[in-house]
Amino acid sequence: MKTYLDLCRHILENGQEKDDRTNTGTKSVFGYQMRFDLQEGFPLLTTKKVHLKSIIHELLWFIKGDTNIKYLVDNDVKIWTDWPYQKYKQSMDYKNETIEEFSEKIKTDSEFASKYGDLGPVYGAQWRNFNGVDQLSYILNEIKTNPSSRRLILSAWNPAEIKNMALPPCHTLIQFYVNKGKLSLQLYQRSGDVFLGIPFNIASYALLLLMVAQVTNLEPGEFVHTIGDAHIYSNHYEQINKQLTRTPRALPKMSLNKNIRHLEDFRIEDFTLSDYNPYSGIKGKVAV
Ligand code: UFP
Repeated sequence: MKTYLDLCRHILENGQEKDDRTNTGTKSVFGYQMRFDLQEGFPLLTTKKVHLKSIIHELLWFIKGDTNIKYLVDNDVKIWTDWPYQKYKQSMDYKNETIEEFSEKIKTDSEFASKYGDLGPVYGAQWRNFNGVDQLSYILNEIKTNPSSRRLILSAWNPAEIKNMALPPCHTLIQFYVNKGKLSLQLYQRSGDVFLGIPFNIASYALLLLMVAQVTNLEPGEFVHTIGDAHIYSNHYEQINKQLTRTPRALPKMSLNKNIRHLEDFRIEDFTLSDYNPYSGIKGKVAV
């Protein structure tokens, strides 16, 4: 994953200091593109350990069109819990529960989950029902029946609905591209936290590409990752520099259960990562 380290180095060397919503301070560049050939292995960072389970569940949750954290919480995925918890804290029902107690209630009380677990029309809602359009079904059908199309676009950015979402989408738009039996995917990510977010984002969309390729009978080609505001938070410089001292190792392999023919049929047990030998994990604070 020299590609990722090149991005880190590029920002440290050329980035401009920039204020941001979280008041943490960043070094930032505008407009950056990385390319990952999926034939060369699965693009999961080796210069620090990255856990895949949450990402796989999140992707399955998007595909289901689900926007309630209950499915994630039931599977011990915590990445989206903070927003509904903050909202709950401001409600009349809040009784000083911790976030762990809040999660427990989401797990055990389905009425509570439907009242307090929803994130508004985030990714899943837009992928499956953007003002009535099931974008994912449309794209799968187009890839199969009209593969040379240049209109294989899926947008999560729905301006009319942004105000109702817990978070405006970071992954705003993806486009598929089919040529010579290979499927490629490009993501336009409007904002990328290079230390914490980007390693997950690369893995997530690489995985989506593998899944879509399998169910459309194509070989996986390239994942092209285009980032708008690519930034390193000022409290992550040390962690990034540590990674820059590490020499990337061979990429792992991701294999999917070959029997799955429909995107909606994938389950967590259908994904097997092998030959992953990363350096140790590195901790860093999330800017909120
Ligand atoms: N961020 C990512 N990847 C994600 C995600 C968030 O890098 O998948 F959901 C980061 C980018 C930015 C912050 O640092 O989270 C979102 O803040 P903003 O909306 O102000 O761009």
